Amino acid sequence: MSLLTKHLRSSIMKLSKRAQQTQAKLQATANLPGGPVFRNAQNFPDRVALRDHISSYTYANIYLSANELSKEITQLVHGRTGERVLFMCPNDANYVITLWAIWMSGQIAVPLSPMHPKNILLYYANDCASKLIITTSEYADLMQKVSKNTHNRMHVLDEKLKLNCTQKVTTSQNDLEGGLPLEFYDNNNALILYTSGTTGSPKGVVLSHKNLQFQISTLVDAWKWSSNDVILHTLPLHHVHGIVNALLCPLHIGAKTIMLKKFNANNVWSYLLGINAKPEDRKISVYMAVPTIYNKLIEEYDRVFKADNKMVEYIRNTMKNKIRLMVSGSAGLPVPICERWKEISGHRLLERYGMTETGMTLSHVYESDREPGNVGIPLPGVSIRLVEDDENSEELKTILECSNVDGELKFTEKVYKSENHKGELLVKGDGIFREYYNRPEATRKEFTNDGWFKTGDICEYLAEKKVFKIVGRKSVDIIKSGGYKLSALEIEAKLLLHPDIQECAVVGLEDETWGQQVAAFVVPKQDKEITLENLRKWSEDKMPKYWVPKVLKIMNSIPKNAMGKVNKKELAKSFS
Ligand code: MLC
Ligand code: AMP
Repeated sequence: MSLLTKHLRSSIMKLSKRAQQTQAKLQATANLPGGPVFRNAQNFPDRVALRDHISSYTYANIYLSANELSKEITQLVHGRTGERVLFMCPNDANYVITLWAIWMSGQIAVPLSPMHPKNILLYYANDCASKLIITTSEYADLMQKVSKNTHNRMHVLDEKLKLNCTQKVTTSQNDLEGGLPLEFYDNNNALILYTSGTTGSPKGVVLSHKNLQFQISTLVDAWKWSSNDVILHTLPLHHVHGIVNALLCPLHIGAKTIMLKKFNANNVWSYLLGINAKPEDRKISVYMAVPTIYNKLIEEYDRVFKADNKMVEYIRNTMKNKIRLMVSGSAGLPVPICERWKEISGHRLLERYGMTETGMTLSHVYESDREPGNVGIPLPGVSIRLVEDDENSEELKTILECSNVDGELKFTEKVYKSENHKGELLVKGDGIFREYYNRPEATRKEFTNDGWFKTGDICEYLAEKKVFKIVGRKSVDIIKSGGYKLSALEIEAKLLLHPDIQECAVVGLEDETWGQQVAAFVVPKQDKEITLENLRKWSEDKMPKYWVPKVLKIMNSIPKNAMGKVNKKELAKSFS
């Protein structure tokens, strides 16, 4: 055997051993027991982690930039850990670099949205007593104002961080073993996400690294993620849907994320169909969205493609062949949208149910027929209970209790005899959040004495089909608009700051596009006039645009019952 042949053979053996090792690692990652997702980067350093509007970045690229930034963060917080770090980045590589860097240096990430005006950002900063703000030059002016009015240091990301990130790097495993010791991540918090409730101001939902690991590995297994997947990401990055389901899952498994700056129906169609895309960006296999987005995609389809029979066929074939999984969640998926989407794309949407406080808890089984109108069964490792109030006791009466054991529903016998199959949904599992930040009383109120989290959603067990359906919410004061959870009480509180508003009541009206839309009943002060236009203008610096009422009804007074309470269900009916 010539020297050259020997050399070639040895190289091939080395390569194939490396490929086998990588494959073994990739398979193992689905069940990785510990550590935040950045720790997995060493298993697939050269794979593309992210493509944004500028460039593509490998796992090694993102890791090394994050590691650099994490050192700066550690200095800025004087070597401490567990500090809350607010960050506002566009939907691009800067977001992932910053999130990883915050975790590498042992801090808690608090992602913020540029859709929120200054006063709300100030509230978040004060509420979680953050110490540091990280942002890009794009949002520096806005965040500077927050920094000035709070005790936050400000760090504007160096453009070079992301640019360096596009360069080819050669790494050894040691280069990608940064961060703190694993035990740190076993015991500490990772993320605070702000959410509205039925009382008071928004609360910070604290998720630990353990919570996130559970949520991610559950979804990666249940929805059969693989490192070959490519997800098109078009969701906001300050909520669990966009962060955990659509970003951390692919990052965990070594898949590729194509991230758009924001949702745009035309652009999404181009990507889904591979039109005008670079060859390497044509292979999208996963898409996740809220029902409003599917609705908007259908509208765009009707506008652009529907009349062209060839295009209709092309779209159906392309999507059926290329895409593996399309998911809907964050709000109930209307059956007509689901059916229409099937007709257009050949895909039966997988619907799942979740919450900021719990991550995903119910989901269609991946291999099932995903019948529309229900949300399947509890995900593995999640237990659920349906309960109702007990007239004779303070305790809730359990209607049924079950969990998912090896893909099958397993009921707790003693409670499954009930005839009634509808009640408030309670959940338990390792993904459930730890606490509302600095609010022990509010946290306690949301759990039963035996540790079940009360979702506030009404759920029904459909015994014949052995699946669960979300049928409504206990409180009329929670509105879900386009997947965002809004508090009617918070919007009312803001509207009452208007100098010409005497009284108001906010309700959610059923709406085809938004699921629910915000409607306001307003009593103006004497001789004052309120219009939607001037309300929208006035609201600009008071609340995010998506809180602003889309419907307005001027009243002489708001009707109340004998107890002085507004019957919002009745009030809403007066619009129809
Ligand atoms: C935008 N607008 C909304 C709105 N989104 N109004 C009400 N509700 C919304 N959700 C307003 C804008 O302010 C603007 O008002 C007008 O509609 C058009 O704005 P746009 O920016 O062009 O809209 P678009 O980009 O199409 O946004 C729609 C959307 C977006 C559906 C893409 O709302 C979105 O990304 N939603 C996803 C929310 C999400 O991720 N939720 C997950 C929460 S976690 P004007 O006045 O300028 O005309 C969770 C747990 C779980 O729920 O289970 O997942
Ligand atoms: P959030 O607080 O923003 O995390 O929103 C959580 C809420 O979204 C839940 O309490 C439900 O009301 C709603 N939700 C999420 N997924 C679904 C779904 N598939 N069907 C119905 N409601 C849903």
